[in-house]
Amino acid sequence: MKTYRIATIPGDGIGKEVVPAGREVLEAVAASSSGIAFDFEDFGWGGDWFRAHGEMMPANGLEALKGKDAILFGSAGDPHIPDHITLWGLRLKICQGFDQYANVRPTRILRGIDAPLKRCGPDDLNWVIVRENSEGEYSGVGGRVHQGHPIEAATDVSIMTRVGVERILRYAFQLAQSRPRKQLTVVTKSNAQRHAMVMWDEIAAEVAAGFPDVKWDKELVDAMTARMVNKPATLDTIVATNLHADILSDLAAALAGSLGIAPTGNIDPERRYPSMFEPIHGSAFDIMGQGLANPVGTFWSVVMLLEHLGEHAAAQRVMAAIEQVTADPGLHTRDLGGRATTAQVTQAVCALVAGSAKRKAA
Ligand code: NAD
Ligand code: K
Ligand code: MN
Repeated sequence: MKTYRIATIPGDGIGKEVVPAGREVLEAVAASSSGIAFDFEDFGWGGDWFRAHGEMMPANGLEALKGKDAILFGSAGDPHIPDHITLWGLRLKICQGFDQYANVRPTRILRGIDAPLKRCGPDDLNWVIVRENSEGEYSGVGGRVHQGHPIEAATDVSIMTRVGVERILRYAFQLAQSRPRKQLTVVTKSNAQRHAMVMWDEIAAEVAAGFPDVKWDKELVDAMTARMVNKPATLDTIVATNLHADILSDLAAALAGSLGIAPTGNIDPERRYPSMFEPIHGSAFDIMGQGLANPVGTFWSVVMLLEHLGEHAAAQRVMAAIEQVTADPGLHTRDLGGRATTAQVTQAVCALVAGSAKRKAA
């Protein structure tokens, strides 16, 4: 019996609804597998913690997470606290503190989901976006002077390092190599950003030399948005900077049907620290506390978490359960045009996870 130590950090808004739902699915996995157990620890960090303690998480919070095998995260973002405080005080503190430099975002159209593109079926859109997650535009370096005066000025400096760029490109080439199509698109803006982005292109060519079996091409980020809409089937694995991939992956999520479905992993490929899995959506202030949140993005994140732990059979079982549920319009939440609640979708997925284990055993 393997017992995995899992930290759950619901955070704010609908994070408090979808993370407990994700934990229920993991509990269903454990209850129906002979070899897997989970030891959960829940951390009440986020906006409420900020109101009580003046910070989003304790100063020694990373210490408490260090020994975990993985983290399941919800969202950081509170209607009454500025977004840059909630983001930098919690999610980015963990991503950067644990050097989770690869943010991985699979996108495909799940069974039963009505995606917005015409003539685009599940076979035409099957991507993984790899986002640089440790530096670049979100390095946090910059400043603001003469605030409120006519001569006010502000900078957000984008720092790209050779080590940082090379390691994310290497990760992306490796991932592309592991997928059936062995295809990678490197996204930059090297016509306008003539320093760091030109370096990306150069390093991409260097790294590519080590992966002769991977077909790769380059695309400028603006052209990339059009290609994602007009020629989705020409793409497979995609790698881009922190900011560019942040934007492209929300577009990808929308093209696959809903922001509420999309998962992500903040991965430390070297496994020095725990990796963190979360739905890509935020706190969704407009629907929080109403049981309307689609938990599928969190469940797919649970699938990624299980894969990261090496529990591939369990991951497959959860993914099959998710697609059986999305195939049923009666189990669609409001973002998908349905009327099901978070709890109903959760119950259905958990029942299928438990049922598939029973069928397998019988
Ligand atoms: P959002 O993702 O919270 O919501 C955007 C829209 O999508 C809303 O209409 C929302 O109702 C809908 N939506 C999102 N997830 C859904 C789900 N699971 N089911 C159904 N509908 C869903 O983005 P936003 O409104 O830009 O941000 C709200 C807050 O969340 C902000 O404070 C922002 O900083 C934060 N945020 C945090 C993260 C994170 O923690 N990783 C990511 C994005 C935004
Ligand atoms: K999130
Ligand atoms: Mn984002």
